[in-house]
Amino acid sequence: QKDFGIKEALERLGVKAQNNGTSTGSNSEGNGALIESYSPVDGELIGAVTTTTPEEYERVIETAQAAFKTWRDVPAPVRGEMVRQFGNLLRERKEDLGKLVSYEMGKSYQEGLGEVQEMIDICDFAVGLSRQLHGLTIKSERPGHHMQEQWHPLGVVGIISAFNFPVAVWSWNTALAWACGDVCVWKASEKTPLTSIACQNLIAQVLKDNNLPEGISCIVNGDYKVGEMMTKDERVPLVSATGSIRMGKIVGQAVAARLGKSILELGGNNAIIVTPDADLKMTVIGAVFGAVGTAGQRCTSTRRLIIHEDIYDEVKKVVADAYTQLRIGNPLDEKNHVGPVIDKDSVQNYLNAIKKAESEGGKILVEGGVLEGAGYESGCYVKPCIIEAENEFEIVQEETFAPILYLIKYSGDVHNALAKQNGVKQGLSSAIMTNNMREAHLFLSAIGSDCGIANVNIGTSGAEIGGAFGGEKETGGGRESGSDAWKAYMRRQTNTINYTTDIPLAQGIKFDI
Ligand code: UN1
Repeated sequence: QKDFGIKEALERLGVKAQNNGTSTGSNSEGNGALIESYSPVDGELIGAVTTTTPEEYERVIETAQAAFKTWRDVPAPVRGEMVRQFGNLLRERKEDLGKLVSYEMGKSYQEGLGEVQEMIDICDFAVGLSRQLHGLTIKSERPGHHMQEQWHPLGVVGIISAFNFPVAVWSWNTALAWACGDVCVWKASEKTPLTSIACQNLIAQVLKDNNLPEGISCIVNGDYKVGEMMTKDERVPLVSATGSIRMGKIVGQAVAARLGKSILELGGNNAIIVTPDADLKMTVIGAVFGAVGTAGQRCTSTRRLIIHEDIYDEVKKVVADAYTQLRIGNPLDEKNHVGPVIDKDSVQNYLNAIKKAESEGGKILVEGGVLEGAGYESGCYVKPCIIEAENEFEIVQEETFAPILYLIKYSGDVHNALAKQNGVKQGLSSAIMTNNMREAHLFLSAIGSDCGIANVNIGTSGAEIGGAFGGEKETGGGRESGSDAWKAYMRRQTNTINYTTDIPLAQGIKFDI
């Protein structure tokens, strides 16, 4: 079988057969039990990392805290320079890291490259941001007084990321946090630990080249117990967690119990509304990429198509036809569109969801199933499937992280479609396909989509880094990446400065002594 240059890529990224999963930069340790990482692409063992022990965790946090004392006082544009160098190193290593992402996680090589591109882009964004950490000036009610607000670094930022975007989500957090003067401790998904080793090796090189302190970037590895050390730790003022709603509820509550801050970016149940005025060619591309890209394992993946009854049969036909063109196979082979899902548990969840949908009355339009035979030895390759369903089905209300697309019919006007689209607990991404201006604007209005992301004439996935990324309701309410998401990584300070020799009180209060 072709190796697609994986061995060389791993070597250049410094990923070995066994790696220390705990590191504060160039210093790394590893006495904990091993997590082995098997590729869903071919089922082969790629390598192993040690899990972080409580003692190792202590050393990481202490080193991170010490680094913060220096880093917070480095001028922000100088911090930006470090991020700029990291972005440049990512440019040099884009193919290698993209390949590792594809091989360890299973997304297509093109999408692996796209993910590294998101890292490069957020670095560029953060470099600019490092000169724009602006506060306001505010008019004082008192004579001879100035008021202003400042944004100061927060401290140690804990990052918990998921397997599906194993490197980009880390960088959305770190690039901003570093520019903001914070230091980061990253717990990667235990399903993709090797990507964390590769990223840490890259940033360690930049820190070393710049003589910057150990601890600005740290990694810990392991299961939920390692995450728990961080969520319960009051030395970690902010925890940014991306993953399932179940995980987010645990993390959010643990951090809130100590009145820490959290950024939660959790599950989606994203729909595209297809109105009678939709451009069908665009609809098909948006919907099919949204549903089968990353094998349906993006939090922004399209799970539901809500189609007007007048065009239902036509849309159903063109989408089903497009599915016959999909090539499923090794994601490193660029002729394939769809790679494997992450592991066999995920295959089981996919099969269970299809069964449940059928038992609730769903009608299979494009059949699913697990692929077997040459090239599919890992047992993780599944067929993207389409099921005609009702929005109220229990299974349709859930996020199944797999390539299953539900077709749902609506009648009447777009308000009926909106009621269905908003009629789920999650609120991440949404889209409408229409050339009708009224429908489009209604969709974006206060009575329209209730999601954090609402698109017109593009699909639900593939958000750009320049916008704030996240959603409402059970999606957790956090925002990462662009716009003013950086503010969550800093503490706001309001300053009032008196430049007179009087000391008048606010609200006109008289207090003579
Ligand atoms: C995720 O699935 O957690 O918008 C992130 C997108 C990507 C990021 C997805 N830019 O689909």
